Amino acid sequence: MNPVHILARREDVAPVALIAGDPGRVKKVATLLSEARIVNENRGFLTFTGYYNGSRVTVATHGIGGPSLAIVVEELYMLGVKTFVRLGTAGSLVEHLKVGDVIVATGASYLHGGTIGQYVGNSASISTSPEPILTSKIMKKLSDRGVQFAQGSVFSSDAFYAEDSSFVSRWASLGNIGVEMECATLFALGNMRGLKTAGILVVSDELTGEKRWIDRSTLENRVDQVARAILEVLAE
Ligand code: GMP
Repeated sequence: MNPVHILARREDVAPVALIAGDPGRVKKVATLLSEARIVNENRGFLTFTGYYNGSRVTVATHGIGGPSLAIVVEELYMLGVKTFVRLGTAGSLVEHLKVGDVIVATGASYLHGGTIGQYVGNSASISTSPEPILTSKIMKKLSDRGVQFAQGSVFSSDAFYAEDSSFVSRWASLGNIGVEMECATLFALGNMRGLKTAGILVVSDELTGEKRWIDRSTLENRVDQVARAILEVLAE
């Protein structure tokens, strides 16, 4: 089947991709590539392909939420992408994680149903773990670059505006350190389709205590540091 949202050709994309929800972030990350060119703008899924350390890499927008990410990952996979690293943001569900901290997702919880339910049936579960070797290579690269990170499971939510204090205590008590919206779908698709996946998240907001959001320049600096570590691994 041919993609109907990402209007690119197979030769336009690399086998490896850094993906992010926000097209603005994708545009910034693409400035780290040489010879970057836009290969899709349709539907706002801004996608670039260029070179990092001499290797071809694609940087793509996956939008917000599981349904949007699933479309983009399926279509990039149709075009030949086999490795996907999400560079995203997450809310902190635990006191010790503050805005600007980095989470390496070691798994993602989700509610039965939704996008994954439509793939596997609502009574079934599928493993929503990232690919461990890719994930550990990124952890090593972050450490080499002096970027500290926490490891743990995140909850992939479908309802940004339904995250009150009972939501926070429920999902934190079940072992999740952050909340975002796409890792579970990414990791499930990775396991279903035989793709390598990883999820690296900058904490953009704190849902415990006094609600705080990150300021733009702190976020941009962190994204830049994390993006370089991911691109180095993708370019290996
Ligand atoms: O603003 C929503 C987008 O940012 C989604 O793509 C999420 O992955 C991510 N995100 C960052 N912080 C939060 C949060 O506190 N809650 C949820 N649901 N998503 C978040």
